[in-house]
Amino acid sequence: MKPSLLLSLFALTLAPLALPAAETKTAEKSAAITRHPLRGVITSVMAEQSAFMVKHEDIPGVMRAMTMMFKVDAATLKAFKTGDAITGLLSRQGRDWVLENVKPAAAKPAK
Ligand SMILES: [Cu+2]
Repeated sequence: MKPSLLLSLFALTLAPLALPAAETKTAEKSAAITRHPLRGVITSVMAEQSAFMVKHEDIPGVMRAMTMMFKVDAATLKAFKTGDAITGLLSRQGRDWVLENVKPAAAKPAK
C-alpha cells in the first residue's frame, strides 16, 4: 500500500474521535490518546495484572528500547505466551501503558 493511501486511511480512522461530544470524560480521554507502533518480545505473561512484560525496540520520539509492562485485554492475554515476538500499538492511558492490536511478528533476521 502506498504511504499516502495509508495516511488517508489513518486519518479516516481517527476522524470520529474529533467529533463534538468532547464534553464527556470518555471522549476527552480518547481524544488525548496517541498510539505508536511497537515491536518486541514478550518476556513474561502477567495474568493477574492482565499485562505482558515486553522487551521492545526503540520507539522514535517516545522511548528508547527497554523492557516494560503493558496492559492488554483478556483475549490478547490468552493469545500469546512468553517468548512470542509481537507488534502492537502502544499508548499511555491514565497510569498505564497499554498495548493494542497485538499481532505475531516475524522473527527479526539475524545481523
Ligand atoms: Cu518502554
